[in-house]
Amino acid sequence: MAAAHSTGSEAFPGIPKIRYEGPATKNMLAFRHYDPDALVEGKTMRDHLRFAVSYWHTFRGTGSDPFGAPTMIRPWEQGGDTVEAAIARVAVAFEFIQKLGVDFYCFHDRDVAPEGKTLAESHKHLDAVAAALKAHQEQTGIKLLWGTANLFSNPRYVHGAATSCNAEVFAYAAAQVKKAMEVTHSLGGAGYVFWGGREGYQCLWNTDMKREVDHLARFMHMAVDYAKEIGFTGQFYFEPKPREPTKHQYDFDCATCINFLRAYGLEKHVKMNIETNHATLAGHEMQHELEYAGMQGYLGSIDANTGDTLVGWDTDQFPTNIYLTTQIMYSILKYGGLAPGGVNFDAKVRRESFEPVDLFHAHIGGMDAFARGLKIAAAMRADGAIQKLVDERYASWSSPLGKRIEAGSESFATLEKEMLAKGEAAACTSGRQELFENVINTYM
Ligand code: XLS
Ligand code: NI
Ligand code: NI
Repeated sequence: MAAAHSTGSEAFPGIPKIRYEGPATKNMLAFRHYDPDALVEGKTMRDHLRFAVSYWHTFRGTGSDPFGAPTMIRPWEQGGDTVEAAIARVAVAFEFIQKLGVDFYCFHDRDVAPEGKTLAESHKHLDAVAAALKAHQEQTGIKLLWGTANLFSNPRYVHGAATSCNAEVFAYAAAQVKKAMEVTHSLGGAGYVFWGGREGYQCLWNTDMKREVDHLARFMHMAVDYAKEIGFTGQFYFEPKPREPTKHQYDFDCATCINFLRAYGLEKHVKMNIETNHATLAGHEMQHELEYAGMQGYLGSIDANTGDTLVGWDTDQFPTNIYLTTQIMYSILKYGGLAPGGVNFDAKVRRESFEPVDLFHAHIGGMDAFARGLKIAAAMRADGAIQKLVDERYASWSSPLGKRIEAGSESFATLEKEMLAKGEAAACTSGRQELFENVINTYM
């Protein structure tokens, strides 16, 4: 299996193309459950899951943390932050993604190309690397799930980007997003993500919240207009996160984001890209965020990872918990799937897992965990036992009274009359949580 790269030497020597070998295999560089062409509910696993590799963590992560220097052994970082090194790194990325058998990738503008001394130079760098990305996409068939702009690393974004107190920073961010949208469009990106890392505040005394949130809406309307102008029909996403790096971020959780979109007339243009670790930071389960977005028609894409509740920040670990992936896939199947979104591994190997092979182990584990979650969720749906228990719990809503209330043909006055005649409501039945949990464990 020839990997796509220009140097003639492999970046991941000795690592073969990762294949499905089934649950009994002893080979740890193989899939036990992710069988891309196997059908689940009449659709291939590949099409259900639409896996993507994150350029930032996987190819640019160094293992540095607030207490220490980089630890990762990454030959592809030796060339420094030059355009030449960035172009060489594209070959490394595509070799990895191809060996892994993943169909998509995601990037920020500044992951793939170094920032220049001026905006014009940054644009030029991005164009040069985008040409290499395009060539590798064509050569390998690997596609761009979504692009985005890094509006948080450079010190100019210290007060935010679209919500900065500095109008010229807003203008600069607009120019940066314009360019990132153009590049995403030219690479055939299926979507574009807005993650507002610094769109929030550290202190309310110095913050004009109304002005900042109004500006965010102004920014988004410009993005919608520009997409129309250039014919970009990919899906826009907001990626909710409640905090980190700021104390409070305006895209707190799905409910907050959806309220913002509706309040500012953006509701038709943006869906949610939901990340597990962000959900937990917001005090929600991932399942909550998926159900909330799904029921409102805003389920778009997911950033697959998991947090560590004992650590408490966005640890972005690879997901390996089958219970979690089952919950996720149950909701995704329920709301009709993710496409044009997908499952992007916004996850990084631990600082201590510093060898390139760890990147393979991490992704293989995450992909297998999702494949198992998909199979288990499909089995739960196939026999309908859980749905039946839920339906039983709400059986009273199928009574004539329940139906009339749901249809909107009752009022406070008519209901008062009904209850005055009855004197008391029918007795409640048990919620059976433990039974539900036991039934779910029979599928695990
Ligand atoms: C950070 C976010 C970020 C987005 C893309 O916490 O998850 O990586 O996914 O900007
Ligand atoms: Ni993310
Ligand atoms: Ni994150």
